[in-house]
Order: sequence, then C-alpha cells, then structure tokens
Amino acid sequence: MTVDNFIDGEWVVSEKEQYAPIKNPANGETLGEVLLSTAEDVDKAVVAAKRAQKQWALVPAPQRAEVLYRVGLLLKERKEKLAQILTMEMGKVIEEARGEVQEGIDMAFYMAGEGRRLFGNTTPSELKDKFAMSIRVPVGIVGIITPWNFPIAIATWKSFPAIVAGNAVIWKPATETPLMARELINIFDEAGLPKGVINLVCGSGSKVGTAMVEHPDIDVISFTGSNEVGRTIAEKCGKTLKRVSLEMGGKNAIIVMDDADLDLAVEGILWSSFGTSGQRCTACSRVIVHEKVKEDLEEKLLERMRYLKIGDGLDEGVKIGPVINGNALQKIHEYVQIGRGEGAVLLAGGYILNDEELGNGYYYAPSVFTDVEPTMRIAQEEIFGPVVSIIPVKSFEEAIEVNNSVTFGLSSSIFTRDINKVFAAQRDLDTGIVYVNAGTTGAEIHLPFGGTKGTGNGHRDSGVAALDVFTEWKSVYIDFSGKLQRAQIDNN
Ligand code: UN1
Repeated sequence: MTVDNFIDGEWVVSEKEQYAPIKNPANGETLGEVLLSTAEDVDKAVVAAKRAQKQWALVPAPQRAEVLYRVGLLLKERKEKLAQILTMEMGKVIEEARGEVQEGIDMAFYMAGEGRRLFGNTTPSELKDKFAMSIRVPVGIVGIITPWNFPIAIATWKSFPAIVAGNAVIWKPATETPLMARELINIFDEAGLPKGVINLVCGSGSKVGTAMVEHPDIDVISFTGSNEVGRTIAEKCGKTLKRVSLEMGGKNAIIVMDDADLDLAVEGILWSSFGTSGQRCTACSRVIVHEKVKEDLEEKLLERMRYLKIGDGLDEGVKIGPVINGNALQKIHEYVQIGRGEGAVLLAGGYILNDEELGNGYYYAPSVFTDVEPTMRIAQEEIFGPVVSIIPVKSFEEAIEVNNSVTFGLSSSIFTRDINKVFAAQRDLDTGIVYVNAGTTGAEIHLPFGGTKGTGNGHRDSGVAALDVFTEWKSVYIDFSGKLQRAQIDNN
C-alpha cells in the first residue's frame, strides 16, 4: 500500500519520489510506504486549496455540512475495516481503535449539525434605525498537522470544523500513520467534497511541516504534537502573525482521596495510565494519593495489573498493545532509568518486553513508581508511555497543589465521595479538562478539548470552540435611517 500526495482531488506522486516504510509496531512488519513530500508539493496544494476555497465558501453552509454527514455515514459503514488498519498501523488495541473511529463518526455528525448553526450574534446598535451583527466567516486556507497517536480522531477534530466553516485544508499527517489519512481522504472524495477543498501532503515535520508553517498563503496552523515542535511552530507563526492553535500534551494526574472508592479509582488508573500504552495526551502519569489509602491502592493496582494482557492489539482480549516505534521504547526506558536514579521506588515493570511470543514488536511493561517526589523529572516531564508515578500527600489542599505544580495543564481527575471536595476540585484544578470519579482520558467530541499553561496557547480543538480557530468574526453595521448617523459623537 502506497500513500502519495492528494492534491486538487487526485492522488499524485511527488517529483522527488522518496518514500519511507510504514511499519506495524506490533511485529515490525512493513505495511506499505509513504511519500516524503517536498516544499514544492505544499506550494501545489496551496494553489489548489486557494482556488477551491473561493467556491467552497460560497456553498451554503447546510450544503457543506451535508458532505460531512455523508463522511459520517461512510466512516460508520467502514468502522471495522478502519479500526483494523488503525490497530495495524498505530498499535492501539482493537477496541480502542473502534472507539477512535467512533470519535470521528461523532465529530462528523456533530459538525454536520453546525452547518445549520454557525451562530453569530445580533446586537442592538447605539443608534436609531441601524442594525448590528457579528458573523463567522472562514479564515481561508487551514494547515493541519496531526500526530500518530490518534490518527483519525484528531484529523476529524480539525478538518471537519474547518471544512464546514468554508475553509480549504492542507493536511500533513504523521509519517507513522499515513494509511489512516489515505482512508479518510478517500472517504471525503467519495462523499463528494469538491476537489481541492482537502489536500494531503506527507513527510517530515522539519521539511513539509515547516513549509506549511512558513507558507504566506496558509492562514492558520492547527497542530497537535510535542511541546518542543509546538514551540518552534509558534515562534515561526509569531514572526508572520499567522494564527496558530497548539495542543501539546500533558502530565495528567488522578487524585485519590481517603474517602474514594478505591476499586473504582484503580480501574480509572489502569485505563488512563496503560490504555493506548500511555500514548495519549490525556494519559494519567501521576497518581496523587492520600497517604492513608496509599498502601491499599498500591496493592489493588498491582493485583489488577496481573490480568492486563499484552500483545498484538488485533487479538481481542489484549489490553495493552505496543508503543509506536523503537525510539519511543528507548525514550520510555530512559525515563525509567531517570526515575530510578532520582530515588523513586519501582513497584512494577521497568523493562522492555521482548519474549518470543511478542516477536519484533515494541512492547514496554506497564510500570509503576511509588514514593515519587512531585519535583522529580518523572513527575514533571511527559513520558508518553505506560509509566505512572504515585505521589503520596497528606491533604486535599496538598493534592491540588501537587496537581497544579507541573508546566502542563491538559487533564486532571479526582476520586472522592465528598461533594464539597468535588466542587472545590473542579474550581481549583488548573487544567482545561477535569474529571470527577473517572480517569483522565475519554474526552467527548462536542466539548472543547485542550489545556492551560504549556499544553497549548489558549485555543481548543473539537466542541464549538474549534470554530474559533477556523473562523474570523466580522462585525456588520447596516444603517437604514437614510441619513449619515455618526457613532461616538453626541447625536442628541
Ligand atoms: C490525544 O491523546 O491527543 O480524551 C487525544 C481522550 C481521547 C482523545 C485523546 N478522546 O483521551
């Protein structure tokens, strides 16, 4: 299977024609190859997008939305096939892959509905016989740069609102997961999206991503990925005043109070820390536990971890799949060494799994550190793997303080039965997403997704907030008095 560029409604190969292999992280097998596009390809995509956008913006929004509705139906029809490809390409277990495709389906129907809303405001004018309103208009050409960990969901969070709002899109997926991009592009095409409204360029962030970010005719960049890359993008966009929306990960914590249902909390920790092998921006990598229940919690957690089946995510019943590649595996392992060096106590895991049964896949044992100090690197830096640090605290106030002591601010959670703590926590936890009696993962597509501090730059993906990234506000004043009325002057 080969993934080429999709420009102006056609699959086209680049003039340079360099390809990279696409690997299955569960066994190292090659699934296909992906074209490494060039800056010239980005130029071509922009030319097509500009031409298409002019027409697309004139199509009534409810009609634009109908395309998304058909995209939703096609995603639904192909859900199982897409989930299988997703698991093979990215490694997440099949039940999570189905869940991710479902996020895309939900997003399609949600944003299709937005085609009949795209609400603006009417506002009373200061003057007689004058009408005032503010309306959303498309920004123009949108560049979206998406990560490998949610190759379809995140692409839908960004492309669907951009498209329904009347923009054209240039999309660069992660080089690890171009097969999902190919599927989604074909679905757009089959659903009747006019040519040029979405264009695909593949390849490295440093080459293709940079060409997009620096392109004078791309009006907005929406990026999800690492903090380091996000900051570089923000700097470049700052120079040309390009709008940029960034979502750059987290160091999310679950707080377990002494009055919590511990069995429930353990389920939350398992799912949020080890689901997707810890490779979610929303993954839990810190458990902040009241010292009174620390030992009980640890005991229950270790007991439950014994039943986590690790292996190829295509096998039903497997709960933990591989991590994305060898580099990720090494980085996770290095963090475990760092944790040990910092004096944290390893309760479980801490090693690369490479027994015969797992073949050449990239598997890391689910790992738990305890007696972790909030200032240790393993408690501060994003590891993006199945490693969780238990941090004991003496009070609710200390728990909140520790939660808020990191540079990220995506998601947080608290397990407690105390209604007063529930309300205080949702107010005081400084993240963009807060859960009560649930883990840190599982955000729903019709609510804003994003975070505070180093997680982003104030924008949000999904939910109605996503429209703020892809639209401009236009204020319109219509004077029907028949005379020149002047505002900001005393007319009386
Ligand atoms: C991500 O890891 O970047 O909330 C996205 C969740 C999923 C999306 C995660 N719905 O865990």
